[in-house]
Amino acid sequence: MTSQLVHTTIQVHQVSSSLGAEIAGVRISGDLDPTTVTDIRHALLRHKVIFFRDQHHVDDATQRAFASLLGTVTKPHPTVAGDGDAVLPIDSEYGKANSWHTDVTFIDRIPAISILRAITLPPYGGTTSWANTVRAYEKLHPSLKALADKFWAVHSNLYDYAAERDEKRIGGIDVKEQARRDEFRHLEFETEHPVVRVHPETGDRSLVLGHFVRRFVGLNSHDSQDLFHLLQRHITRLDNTVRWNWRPGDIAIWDNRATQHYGVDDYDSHPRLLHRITLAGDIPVSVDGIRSTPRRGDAAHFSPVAT
Ligand SMILES: O=C(O)CCC(=O)C(=O)O
Ligand SMILES: [Fe+2]
Repeated sequence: MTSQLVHTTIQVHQVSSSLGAEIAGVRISGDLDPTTVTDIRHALLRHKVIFFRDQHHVDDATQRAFASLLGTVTKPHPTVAGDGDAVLPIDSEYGKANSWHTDVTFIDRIPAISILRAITLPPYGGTTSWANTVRAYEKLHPSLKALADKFWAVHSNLYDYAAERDEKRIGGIDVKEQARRDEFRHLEFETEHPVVRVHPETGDRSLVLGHFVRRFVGLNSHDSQDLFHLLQRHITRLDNTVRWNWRPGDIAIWDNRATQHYGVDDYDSHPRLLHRITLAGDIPVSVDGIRSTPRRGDAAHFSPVAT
């Protein structure tokens, strides 16, 4: 079957001074022409998270076809089976991503881009926030930049043990949530990343931190925690974020090399489901040109390394 490539002139409406833009004039599909794809990519690199409204026609196959115009589609996740092919369900029944993070930083080849599509939304709440990790770095005091430039951090998918033990003791989590956590950590990954990476496409410096950090290389746990909170606080200050109120038919795409995000858990026990497709990324490089080092686990089954 042959299909006609579709050219559109996209309209970009910036949402905040820190990051985020709404893109109008595009019907998401696998048949967009190269110029339109290039325009979308430029908007993504510039605004770091872009939003498309009213894409009600998009199903998993269309989301995947569109994703492959922007890069190499990964498996759903290094440890979670998802649909076995490409789609990772973000399903409130199995847990909530209400913690600031960059996706999958516990492996060496951190995904470049994530594409998230709303399927079932709660009647209230359930927004997602993104933070700009390039702007956070740029706004640091020069002495703090110099400090951050030198440090490396250990990221792991086994991040949460202490909190989990506490929850169990007080009669906490249900069977489904426990099963999801067990799947999440059935393989162990640990990677050392520079705290500051050089973005492979823009050359910008960006802070690589978030939920999966366990400690900084060479620091004890107290100093690690203090340094983590100091830098993480600059990333997540409200002036450095954008918050998106999902509507049916919405698709969000973020540059996972330049952002963190947080799924706000303010919708009680209402069901919420989104489908994520992830694109392969490169291995981060420090400001001194040194690449991240995997310490545990081999992520080759998840994705190739983007070049
Ligand atoms: O639930 C959300 O809003 C965010 C989900 C998330 O972290 C992700 O899709 O990577
Ligand atoms: Fe995420």
